[in-house]
Amino acid sequence: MSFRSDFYWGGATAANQLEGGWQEGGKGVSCPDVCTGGSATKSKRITPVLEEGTFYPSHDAIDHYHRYKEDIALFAEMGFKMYRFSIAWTRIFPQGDESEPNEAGLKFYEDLIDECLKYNIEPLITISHYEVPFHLTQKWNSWTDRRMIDCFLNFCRAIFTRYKGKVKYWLTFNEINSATTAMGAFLGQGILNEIKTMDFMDQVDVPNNRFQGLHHQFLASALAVKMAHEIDPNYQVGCMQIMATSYGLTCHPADQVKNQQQNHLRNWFCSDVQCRGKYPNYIKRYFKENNITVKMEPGDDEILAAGPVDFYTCSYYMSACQTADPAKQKAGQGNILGGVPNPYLKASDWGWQIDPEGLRYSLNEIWDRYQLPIFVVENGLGAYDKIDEDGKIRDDYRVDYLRQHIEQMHEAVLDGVDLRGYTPWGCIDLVSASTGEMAKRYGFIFVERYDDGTGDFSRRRKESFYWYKKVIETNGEDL
Ligand code: BGP
Repeated sequence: MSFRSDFYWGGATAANQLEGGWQEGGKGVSCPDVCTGGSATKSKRITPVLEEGTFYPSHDAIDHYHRYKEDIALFAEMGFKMYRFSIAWTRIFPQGDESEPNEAGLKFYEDLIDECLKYNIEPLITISHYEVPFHLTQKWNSWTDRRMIDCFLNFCRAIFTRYKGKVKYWLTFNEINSATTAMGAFLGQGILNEIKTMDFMDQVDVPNNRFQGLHHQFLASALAVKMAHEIDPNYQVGCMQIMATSYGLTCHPADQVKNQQQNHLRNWFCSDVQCRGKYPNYIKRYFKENNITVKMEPGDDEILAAGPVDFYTCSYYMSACQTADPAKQKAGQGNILGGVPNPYLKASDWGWQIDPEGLRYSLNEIWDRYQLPIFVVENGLGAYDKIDEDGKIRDDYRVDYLRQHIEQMHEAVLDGVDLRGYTPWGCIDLVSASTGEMAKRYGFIFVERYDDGTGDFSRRRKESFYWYKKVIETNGEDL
């Protein structure tokens, strides 16, 4: 057995991290547009006002807004079967709460979709990828407010209607479970809590806001699934999770229980709601013990039950360990969903521990739990790339990383997992979501754009470009 003959090989991006053109075509301001970043700051910062002259990475990003044809042609040259991208909500509804969509925004994505279809590349569209309209954050503190659901559904209706017959696969919220951590509040949900140092990673966390926001997102997601099926029965709508594989640090039963709790909260809670259509019992205990009160209305259970997703997708970059020993608990350590480092694994330059076997392990867990088709819609190695004197970019470290993960996906397929596609992250270099840097590169295609704002945006094939092309050509046989 091998990968399916119709396996979707491709790549993934997100609007705010590559498009640029942040005020063109009538686009409004998204939350990432008010973040500064780059290697000087090492992490993104929020400024409540847009300061003149400050370098905002998402303002220009890699100028895909003007160069999408060139980029899609390069993806086609690699043989992509699928391209995952997101639609910036603020291109369609600049403030987020208008009643009518912005035609220029709808047209931009229509052209982008048509360009993909020209090369037989199947679009996979993330409806909301870390880019809530900033106006809605200012007006209602974003997803903390139930009125967000209607705004989101208007957005969905506009794009589901417009792209009917051209698109089949949709994802509601990127990495929705990032909101089980403080980090996900602004980045994922557009929620602003009290900010201590102007650095959004340093917000005073208000867990109740995040979980209330998640409840509204779950409802919005379920209603969007239902709406999609009504508009076009061919539409398939999926969820999208960060799969942060987690192990007990030792075989001590207490570590295993701790690990199970971590998995429940971080890896399974959101997908359980989205795939099974109801809240799992374990989260009720967590809410109680952590004084979290989520306001729900009569009829919410029915809404969730009526809108389970059609397929499961996740990003996969790293794993971490859990321990019940408080002395060993060191928060963070580069593993974005928390935990302690695994002594058996090496890490990327950003401290993300590399664990290809964890992907096989997790894919089996996901399949056992949901029995839904699975796509791995993000995976990859953020690295410092350099252009050699002969103009080549020898990113063999990236090839090694991807090869090992593809091998483990293949093992999962042999285990019986229904794996449908693989779209590695940042198939073209783009702005990092967590740090705002250009220096953290994932692409098969190098973009001449640097953190000091220099660079002419020209594109260059890396060595991994030719490697991935061969992988696709041989349906994953020749790695
Ligand atoms: C995921 C996000 C992406 C992306 C990726 C890599 O969490 O969905 O938007 O950026 O991680 O992360 P980073 O850019 O921080 O290296």
